[in-house]
Amino acid sequence: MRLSKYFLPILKENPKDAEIVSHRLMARAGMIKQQAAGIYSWLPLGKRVLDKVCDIVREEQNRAGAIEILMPTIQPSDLWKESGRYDDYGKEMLRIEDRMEREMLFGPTNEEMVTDIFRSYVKSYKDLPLNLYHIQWKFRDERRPRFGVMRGREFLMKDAYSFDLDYEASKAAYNRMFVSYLRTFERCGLKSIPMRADTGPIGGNLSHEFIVLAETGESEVFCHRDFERFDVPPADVDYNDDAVMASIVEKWTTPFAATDEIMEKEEWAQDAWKALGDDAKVSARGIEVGHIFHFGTKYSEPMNAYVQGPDGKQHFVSMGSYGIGPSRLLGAIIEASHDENGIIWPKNVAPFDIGLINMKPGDAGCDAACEKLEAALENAGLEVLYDDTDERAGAKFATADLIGLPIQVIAGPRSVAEGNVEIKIRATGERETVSIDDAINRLAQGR
Ligand code: 5CA
Repeated sequence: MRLSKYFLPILKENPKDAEIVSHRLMARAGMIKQQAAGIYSWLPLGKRVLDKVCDIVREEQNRAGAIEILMPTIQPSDLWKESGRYDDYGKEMLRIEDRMEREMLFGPTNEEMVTDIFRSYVKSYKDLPLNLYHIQWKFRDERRPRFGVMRGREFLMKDAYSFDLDYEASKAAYNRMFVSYLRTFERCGLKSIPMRADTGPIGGNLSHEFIVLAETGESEVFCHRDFERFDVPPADVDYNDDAVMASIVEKWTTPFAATDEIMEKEEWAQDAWKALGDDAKVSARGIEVGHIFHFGTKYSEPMNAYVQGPDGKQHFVSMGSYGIGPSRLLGAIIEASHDENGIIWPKNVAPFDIGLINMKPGDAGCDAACEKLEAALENAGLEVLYDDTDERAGAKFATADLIGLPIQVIAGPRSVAEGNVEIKIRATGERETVSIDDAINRLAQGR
C-alpha cells in the first residue's frame, strides 16, 4: 500500500478528552474517529488491526469447537420479556420503537436470542455439545463511556454460548473456552490472568474475567506472582480431551487471583489474600478483555429450551456464555505496548508488517530501491506500507514511530547509492545498515 494513496489522517494534537495513552494514540494515529460519546468510526488503520484481532479470536474459537453464526444487532423485546431481563437491564439497554410501535432494542448481549435459535432446532442430547458464537456490534448505554474504545457504548463483542445436557458436560464446555481464551490473548501479544469474578446482569455462579495488567486498568486486581511464569497451552492442545482441559483450568485457577468486586464481597478471598506472603502478592490495575460465565438453566428454564436425554426425559439445557471485546482489546494492546513516540504493535496484530520509508521521493535511486523492496516484500507475502509522500524525513520518522509497525525499512539517497538501506526494529530502536538484497532476504524469511 502506498501512503500517498492511503487514508491515514494523522493528528498533531491529542484529543482533549483522551485521558489514557491508548485513546490518545489511536486518535493521533488516525485509527478511530469519535462520532458521539462512546461511539466511533473505524478508519483504515484501525479497521485493519480490528480485523486481525477478530481473525485470531475466530481461529481460536473454531479450534476449540465453537461454530460461527451471525445474529442481528436489533432484537425484538419479546425474548427479553420471556427471560425476565427486559425490565432488569434498566437504562443500559437502548430501547427502540419501530414504525408499527413494536418494542425493539439494540442488543447488549445475546443469551435470549441464541437460546431461541437453540430451542427452535435442537431436540435431542445427541446434538450436544453445541457452542455457537458470533462477532457483532453491541450497544450498552454506559453511564460513563470513557477511555476511547475501552469503554464504549457501541463496541464489538465476540460472544459464544454453550449448550449441554448437564452440569458436568457444561463445565467441560466452560473449560474449553477458558483454554481458548488463554491462547487468544497470548496470540494478541498479551499476558492475561483469569480471575474469579462477579456475574452481574448475565447471572450464574461460576465466572472468570480475563485480565491484562496495565496501570490504566479500570479494575483493581489481586493475584499470585506464580502467573508470571505460566506457559500458555500450545496450538495442538487436545480440546476433545476433557481431562486435559480440566487440568489446564485447574493449574490456572489454583494460585489466588480475584478482582476488587470479589474482594469486597467474599470473605474467603480476603482471607486467601492475607495468607499470601508479601513477595507472592501482585496488586495492580487491570483491563478486563474477556469474561466467561456458567449459568446453568437460568435462560433455558424460563425460555423452555430443553432436549430429550438418554433417559427419554426432557432436560433443560445447561448453558454458559463467553465474551471477548475485540474493540477493547485494541486499547489493551496499546496500553501494554507503546513508548513516548507511539504504538508498538505486536507482530500478529500489526496493521502492516513493514513500513518502507522513501526519504527522498523523486530521487531516481531511492525510488528504484523502494519499488524493488516493495515488490519483493509483497511477493514474499508481507504487508508493506510504503511512505512515498513528499513529507519531510523527520515527519515521516515520527509517523512511522507513531503508527508502530514492527519493522521500518529506510531508504535514503546516500545509503541507496551504496546499495544499502537501514532496517529499524520499532520495539527496540535497533538500527542496522544492510544491502538491499540482504534486507529482502532477511525480511522475507522473517529474521
Ligand atoms: N454475554 C456475556 C458473555 S458473552 C457478556 O456480555 N459478558 S460481558 O458483559 O462481560 O462482556 C464481554 C466482554 O465485552 C468484556 O469482557 C469486554 O471485553 C467487552 N465489553 C463489555 N463492555 C464493553 C464496553 N462498554 N466497551 C468495550 N468493550 C466492552
